[in-house]
Amino acid sequence: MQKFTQQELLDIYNQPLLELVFQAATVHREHHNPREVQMSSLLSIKTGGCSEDCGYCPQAARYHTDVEAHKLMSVESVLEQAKNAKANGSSRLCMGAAWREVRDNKDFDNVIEMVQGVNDLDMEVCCTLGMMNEDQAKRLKNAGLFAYNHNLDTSADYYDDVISTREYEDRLDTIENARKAGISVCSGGIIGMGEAIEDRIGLLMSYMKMDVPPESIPINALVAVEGTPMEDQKPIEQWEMIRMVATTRIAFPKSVVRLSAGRTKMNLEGQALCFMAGASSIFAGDKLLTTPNPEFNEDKEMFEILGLIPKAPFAEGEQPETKPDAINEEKKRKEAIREAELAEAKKNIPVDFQPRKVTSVD
Ligand code: SAM
Ligand code: DTB
Ligand code: SF4
Repeated sequence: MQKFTQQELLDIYNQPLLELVFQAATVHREHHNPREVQMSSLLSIKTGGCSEDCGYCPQAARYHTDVEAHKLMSVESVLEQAKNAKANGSSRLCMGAAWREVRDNKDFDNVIEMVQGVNDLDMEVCCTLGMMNEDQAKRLKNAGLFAYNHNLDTSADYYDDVISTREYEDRLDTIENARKAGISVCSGGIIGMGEAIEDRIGLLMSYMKMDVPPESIPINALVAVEGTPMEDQKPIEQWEMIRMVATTRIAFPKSVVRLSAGRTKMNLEGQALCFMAGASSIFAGDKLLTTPNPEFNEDKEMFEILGLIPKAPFAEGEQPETKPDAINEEKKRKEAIREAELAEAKKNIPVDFQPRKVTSVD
């Protein structure tokens, strides 16, 4: 892979727009089928109440937004939503949790079951659960996780203006842990947070420094949500989104560039130029995690007008096997023993047994 410098990428980003789109479209056609676009559905499996201070995020507990906090969804309802997403043409489900980090608890045990269940539906399973260690990554991989999303969000230089409760290095470590476990990496950023163009390129340079860049790079435009510190950020022009998508495509010819948050502010022509310039994935469905996204029917029409076709699952990598999870299996084994013991004990209760009445407790 060609390694670009910061200055080279800046020059690429700043060239006349149509030259940039043409250059990116040429690179795109060398490595991808330009008609194919992956449809990925997002599902917020645990919403709001997050301890972090990410300045863009409506789910941070410290900001007063309209987002209602919800505990982790049940495995059954997640699988129901996954089936709906599949029926609507999505080949990937990305499950997001408003967590700072993964903890080894019952909730994580349930997420493991969700991953197993969705993988068994033959969909690509992606999770975005915050920071995770290598053991947690291995457990997810074993359950059948295809990809892990963990964004660097912006350049290392601008990062401290956006988040203070965790470091850029922490994010790089989580990405490395996913990589070591053999999970495909999805990592990108947000534009329109008040950063300079140099920071947008700085984000790409962080990926350029990696031995293996992310397989998928989401480019989000800030969704400025009332109540967050970024509520008054001026929306970016769609030309900026096109420039960022095109530059990412040229910098990382083989990665999937994902046109992510911010599509409700773009028109069909703007999105068309993004696909022309190398975007080959979108989030589908009328909701991102907590904010609106174009309606399913609108996207269907867009695909028809532009002659795009939804990408089949596992076009970029083999489907992982769903393997039994040692921790959950042990839990089930202990539960089965307990239930058998209870049934046995019930058998030994005499038929005329009356529980003793407790009349007063002093
Ligand atoms: N809590 C986990 C974490 O931070 O890694 C996972 C969920 S978090 C919401 C996933 C990503 O969504 C963030 O890294 C950020 O890039 C993106 N995001 C969140 N709020 C956004 C907003 N208002 N506009 C655009 N992107 C946003
Ligand atoms: C990504 O880069 N963008 C998605 C996904 N990865 C998890 C999330 C966008 C969230 C936008 C704000 C919201 O809906 O809460
Ligand atoms: Fe929490 Fe993730 Fe939102 Fe940051 S981006 S506040 S970690 S949910």
